[in-house]
Amino acid sequence: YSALSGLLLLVATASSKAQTTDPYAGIIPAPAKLTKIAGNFTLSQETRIITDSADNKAVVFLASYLKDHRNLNLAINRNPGITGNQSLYIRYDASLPAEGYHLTVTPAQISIVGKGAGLFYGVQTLIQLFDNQKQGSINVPCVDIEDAPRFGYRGIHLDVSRHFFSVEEVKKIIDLAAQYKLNTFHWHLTDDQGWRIEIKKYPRLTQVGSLRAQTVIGNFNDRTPWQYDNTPHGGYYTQDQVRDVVKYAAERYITIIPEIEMPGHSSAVLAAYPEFGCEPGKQYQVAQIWGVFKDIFCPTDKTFAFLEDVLTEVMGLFPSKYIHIGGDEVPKDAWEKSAFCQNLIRKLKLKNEHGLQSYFIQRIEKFVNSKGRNIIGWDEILEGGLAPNATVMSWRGEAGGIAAAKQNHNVIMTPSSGGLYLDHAQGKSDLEPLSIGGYAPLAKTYAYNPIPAALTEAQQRYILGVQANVWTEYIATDAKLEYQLLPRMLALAEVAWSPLANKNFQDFSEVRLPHHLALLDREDYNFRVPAAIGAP
Ligand code: TNX
Repeated sequence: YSALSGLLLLVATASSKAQTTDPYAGIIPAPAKLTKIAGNFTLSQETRIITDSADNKAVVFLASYLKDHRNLNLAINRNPGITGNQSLYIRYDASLPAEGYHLTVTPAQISIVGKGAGLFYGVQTLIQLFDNQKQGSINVPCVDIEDAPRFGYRGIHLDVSRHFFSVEEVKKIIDLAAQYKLNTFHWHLTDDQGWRIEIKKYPRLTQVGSLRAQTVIGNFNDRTPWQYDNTPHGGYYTQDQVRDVVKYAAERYITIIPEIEMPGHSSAVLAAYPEFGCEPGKQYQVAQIWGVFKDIFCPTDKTFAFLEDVLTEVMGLFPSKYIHIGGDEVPKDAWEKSAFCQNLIRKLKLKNEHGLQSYFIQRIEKFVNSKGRNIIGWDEILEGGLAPNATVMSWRGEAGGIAAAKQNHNVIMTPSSGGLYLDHAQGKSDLEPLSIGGYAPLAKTYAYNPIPAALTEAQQRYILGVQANVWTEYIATDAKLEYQLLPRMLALAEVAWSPLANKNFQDFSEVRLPHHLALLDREDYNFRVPAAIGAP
């Protein structure tokens, strides 16, 4: 796939065409309302940034962008009384919608009006209007843009368990998310194949649980035996690193939602602390192959005490309103065989193991709620009855999301069938790198609409937004991670942000995308060149 970089020439050509014919051609996600105005503003070393906003993030981001990318060191003036031409105003206005902004560029000035995240997104749009030069003054085409997101939840997920990714790479993904106006990073920190976050009270989680002896690579065409890489794999984030990433994301208006998987996908925990499983004396192992495993937490008081300790440390690190508790793919075999579980089912008058799963999630929810937070779970948490305040992430199609919305529960749409599983292949050519299976070409991701027709208007309001997931069974390197993300993450951004009526795949893929691929190349991202502009 890195060989595709040969196609960059093509991208660069396409992009310079787009630049010369239409200086507005670059905005992704498409804004709600854009009106072109004649002329240009010249942003130069002479331009002053004038702001009345107490919230500094937009100003800091813009100033450091101009310094790093254009070698412009602009003076920042915090006296809003000052007026004058050749200034760039960043102004607070409480009347604009959440995350919305109003950007006006005239030959005399630039103004960005909004509040909080809105100002930040106004800056992101402005940067996308910049010309392609590497330094010096910038020609900004005059324009009036009124913009606000379609959804309040715009998420990208990353599985760091199946393969570990460095803090540096995680920040690079957060940069991308911010650039394209996503506001949530769902950090899948634990799974069967590795526990990736330091927990002070339980050091074996990382000492033992973050390491596996080797990794299965795959069986390629189903005819050859499974192959292993013969290389130990490990890695975890220290609490200091987590705090640093959380702060880095917050500076970009991105909330990080940590995920701690339970009661399934917990082989790595049980390898470290077998006493939280249902089978005394069993030697659990950090999984070395992919799939769904029968090693799950046993719902004992000891296990709940452990999970509460872990969640307490996690909540101390992540200020997010939501904590993701997993809940997906829980084979019930161990519970069926366990005398303790069968007694508990009788004692609590539950119907069956589904009831026990629901009891498990509800007990955790009570704890999380007691700390002022809410849980999110994968759609399996519907089985046996939803926890009263849970938000559902609908991944096995939209059925779970629809059912949850009908029960007045909040929903995030992320169906694997909707082109939102970025571990699926983007093309059908033999040149595509090995992936888990599934087919999610750019056009499919782009076409996804998170609002199912099956819901009434009132029920539709429970759809908070949309997310794409990057599971990393077959993604072991930064280059491949970026290849799987890009450019589909840009399509996700438009799905999550732009009004439905403004979506247009041809304009997105043929006019605006080439410009962005050239930018992403300059920013050192790897990506797939989509078929629409010349890939095989
Ligand atoms: C299903 S999506 C899973 C993950 C896998 C993924 C592969 C979900 C909640 N569970 O454990 O990595 O499929 O596409």
